[in-house]
Amino acid sequence: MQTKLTKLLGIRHPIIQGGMAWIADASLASAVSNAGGLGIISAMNANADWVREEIRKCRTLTDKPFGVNIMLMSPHVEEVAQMVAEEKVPVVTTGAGNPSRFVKMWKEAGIKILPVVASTALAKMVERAGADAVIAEGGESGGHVGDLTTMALVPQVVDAVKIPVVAAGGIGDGRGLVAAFALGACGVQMGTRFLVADECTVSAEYKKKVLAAKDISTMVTGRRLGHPVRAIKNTYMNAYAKMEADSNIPDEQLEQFGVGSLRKAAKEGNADEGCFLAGQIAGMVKRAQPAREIIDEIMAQAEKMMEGVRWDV
Ligand code: TUI
Repeated sequence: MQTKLTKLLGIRHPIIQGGMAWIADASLASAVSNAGGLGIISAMNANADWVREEIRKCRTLTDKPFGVNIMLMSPHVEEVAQMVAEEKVPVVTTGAGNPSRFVKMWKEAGIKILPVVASTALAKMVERAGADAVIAEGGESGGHVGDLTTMALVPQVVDAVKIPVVAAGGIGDGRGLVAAFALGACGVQMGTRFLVADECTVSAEYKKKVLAAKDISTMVTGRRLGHPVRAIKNTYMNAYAKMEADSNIPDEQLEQFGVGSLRKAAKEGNADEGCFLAGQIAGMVKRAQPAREIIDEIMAQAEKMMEGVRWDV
């Protein structure tokens, strides 16, 4: 199935793996790329040396294109942005901000740039700055979320820009991929479905929580500090929500409560103190599988649904 996205990136299937902080490493990224999607290494809050190491590891595990996700609120964003240009990684995706100031440097390094956006305004801004495509992510996604749903956001971004649009948020199977095409996107980005990939090195407790999740198992907290995040409901999330609603608790204390919670979930598998970021499709994730099986299953379902259908995506 060739689309503008597969042609732009030189990949077999129009599926990008989300850049999940503390989770998306060389193991998962290389597995997704070897399966014909675009694997992504998350730079999260790590320094340039750590990310460079993962990039080099990934290169030993796959000869296919892969990418690095740069979280723009990272304290190390400047050095990581510079390093990916030096390493000439094939693709960069960005999140949680406006990457326009780095676009010229990345383009000069031959990098394909796909910023994640949650509004048409940012989509237009990054197009003007020179982005190759945008990933329009609705609030059904896990992690840092915008206000709009995927259903409302994607077609409006498609109308607002000329560059290709990838849909993200709430997509977990072949039906979601076909729905994304119907909205005018040329591919999808998925994170949550890949959490249970065999090659995903996240804690066993994290996988267990995703597999046990149902449709209403996630919630959003963090709006008070301006960084809303979606995660699986647990002791930590309920406690955060309570503190957030309590005006006697200062912002600093709330911020302090969040420190380390992603690592506790992803690395330590701390069921009660960890923040288990996941999207609303967690309830659709039924079993652990190799990344290749996940991608093949999604493509087979989508291709069956699209038999006889010809969309210019
Ligand atoms: O970035 C994500 N998902 C993430 S980042 C992350 S790490 C984190 N941890 C705690 C607090 C905050 C972040 C975990 N998950 N997705 C892409 C995304 N970007 N969603 C929404 C946005 C976004 C929101 C506002 C992009 C830009 C923006 O404002 C742009 C501006 O003008 O600055």
